[in-house]
Amino acid sequence: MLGKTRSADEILMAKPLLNVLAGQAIHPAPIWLMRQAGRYLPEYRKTRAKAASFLEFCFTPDLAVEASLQPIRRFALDGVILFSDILVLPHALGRKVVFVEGKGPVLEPLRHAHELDRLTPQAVRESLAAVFETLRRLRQELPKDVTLIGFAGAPWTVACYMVEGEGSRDFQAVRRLAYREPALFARLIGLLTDSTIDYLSAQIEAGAETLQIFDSWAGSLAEAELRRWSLEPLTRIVAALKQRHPEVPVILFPRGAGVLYREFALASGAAALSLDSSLPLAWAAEELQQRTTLQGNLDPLLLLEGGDAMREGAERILRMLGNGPFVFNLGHGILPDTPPEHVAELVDLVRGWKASTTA
Ligand code: 1CP
Repeated sequence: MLGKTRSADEILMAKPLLNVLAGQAIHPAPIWLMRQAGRYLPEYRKTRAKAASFLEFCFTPDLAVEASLQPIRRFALDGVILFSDILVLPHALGRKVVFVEGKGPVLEPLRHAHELDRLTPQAVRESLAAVFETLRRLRQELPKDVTLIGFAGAPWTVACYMVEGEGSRDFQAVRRLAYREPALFARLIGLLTDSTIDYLSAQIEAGAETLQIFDSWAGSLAEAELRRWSLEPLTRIVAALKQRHPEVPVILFPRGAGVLYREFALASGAAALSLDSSLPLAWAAEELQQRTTLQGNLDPLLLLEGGDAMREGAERILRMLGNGPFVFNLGHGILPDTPPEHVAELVDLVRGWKASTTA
């Protein structure tokens, strides 16, 4: 019995990211980076060229495992994030999704009840079987101290793409639909919430050790709508996942939520909140970090620029948040023109930070 407990502890101790998500402050802070796999890596571009389309890339476990592991071969990161996309879910629900080179995702826009009736939530697990296979293989191939991160888009952000049909500056079509037909829109969000619970549960069963939910467009919503379409569904997802898999911590990224981050810290039940770059650090340390683990929030443009500006930005974040439970990350995903050497320098800086400040 005692032996069993000890070995469980040893497994936990070996994974700094999981320890911090459990609420411990660790020096040096663990680090991983949103969009750490991608076009800024030459080896990614080579792997990408082997698939005819981006979805085929996501659904070919050999290629998706390779893309997921590329960042940790170069950099001493504490997490590997599954290589996939938030828009595999609408694809599994029966919507047409294409990734157009140089433009981004394009979907057939969903605006009417009859289109909602044709969605296929019962097909999610089967359609996304390749994603679960990728996770199973990653879990076997991962170094022992690295944590496997699964993910999904939040219902609101996925609905943004489903209704607009593409990325947008201000998401007018989806926000207008939510105002004009709240009952219809609530059905869409409800269906996405249930499907996301199912999809993320299956990711855990396939080996994901933590999950991040990306609400990249939460900041496009007004206050009441942000509560209704972002905070409430995310709270429901976290509660359902906790009930099924209480040991798996969930990280929420309600990008642009501003002072409403406080309500996410109080009410969502998440283990950690990922901060966007605009959030004031002193406020976050005071209002959020007492209650939850924080992750973030270097401006991706500083990583692209590098030099003194990047170093000062990263050190400021570590000074302000590095003494509480904290995971170093960016405030949004790595930009495609980022020089890989800047990533290497950032990882070294975060790893060496404690040593240099106590010397
Ligand atoms: O071949 C390519 O380079 C295509 C670019 C690309 C990549 C590398 C897309 C298209 N998706 C991905 C992978 C991806 N997407 C990952 C796994 C890789 C990793 O993190 O290392 C993840 C977690 C995502 C998540 C994602 N996709 C989000 C949420 C995070 C964010 O950036 O806000 C969103 C909004 C998407 C939609 C999407 N997919 C792809 C693009 C170019 C976009 C954004 C389009 C837009 O700006 O509206």
